[in-house]
Amino acid sequence: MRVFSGIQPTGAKHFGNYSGGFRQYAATQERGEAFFCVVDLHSITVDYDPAALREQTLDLAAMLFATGLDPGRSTVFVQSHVTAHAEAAWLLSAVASYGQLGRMTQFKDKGDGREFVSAGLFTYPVLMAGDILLYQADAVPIGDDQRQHLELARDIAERFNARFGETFREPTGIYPNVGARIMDLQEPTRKMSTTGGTPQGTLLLLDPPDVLRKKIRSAVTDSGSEVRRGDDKPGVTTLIDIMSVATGETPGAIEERYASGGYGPFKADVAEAVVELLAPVQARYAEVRSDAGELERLLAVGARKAR
Ligand code: AQP
Repeated sequence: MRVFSGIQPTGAKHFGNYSGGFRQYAATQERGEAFFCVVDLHSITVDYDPAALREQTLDLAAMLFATGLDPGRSTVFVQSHVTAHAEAAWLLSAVASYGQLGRMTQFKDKGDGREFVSAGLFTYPVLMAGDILLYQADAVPIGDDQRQHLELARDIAERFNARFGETFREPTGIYPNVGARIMDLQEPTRKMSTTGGTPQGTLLLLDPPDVLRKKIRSAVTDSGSEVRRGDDKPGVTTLIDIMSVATGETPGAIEERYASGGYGPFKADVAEAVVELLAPVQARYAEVRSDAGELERLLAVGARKAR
């Protein structure tokens, strides 16, 4: 099985990215031939500083290794190092539907309220389709917010194949059973996000333990004191999902354990579970990130393999 996924080097990565992205990458690399890409060409569709983007590219590569990618097993590389990605985006744009691109909710969300909306922000999902199709990926581990983009990639593959003969495999998304869409802790009806969330409601993977504890302690909970999931309890549902991702326990087992204990002790335990999960990640990150030369070498090897 071929596996492919990409992640943007924009801003600091958060627990939602861990849940839908990093942890799934580490798990799927065991299941086939895996390619993971730092998609820097996607990050230039909004305002950016070139020098900062170069640093963030190395930050993200370090986080990919710190969360479990094995460079001996997975091909880890930077999108702009493999020029076929940009070429594929142009060629595939000829079989991408303008109308369908206009219906992408992420384009609407990210474009909304901006003074300058780049054409790249609009055509971004075609580049993403190219990323995936170039590698003949069967499986694409992603979070729920990328579902619509993956559908578009499948449609592009299908249209291309119908027009020119069987060329591309149609990829399938791999979504986590729990935590496919982690919500913001302060506004639990919105997804936890780099650009769209609240700073207090976003758990960053590199937040120090006390900051993580404080953010979880002040998470919005809902009326009543019952620890259970439900549409009427988006805040508590988010905390249960986070604990489930951090510990591997099922949401049901967590609900049972905390059913009548109230929010206080529950939140304290969620915080400790997150701190325990992230402490070794943060330590590995510091170690890997301190050797930029080695990171660049690994990425060069990855780019060669990807090409
Ligand atoms: N809240 C989330 N819950 C679960 N998975 C999520 N992902 C993102 N947010 C959540 C998944 O993380 C992977 C990498 O995403 P990305 O950083 O490349 O871009 P994104 O999806 O656009 O993430 P953000 O943080 O929401 O960035 P902005 O604010 O710039 O849009 C993807 O697999 C994604 O599904």
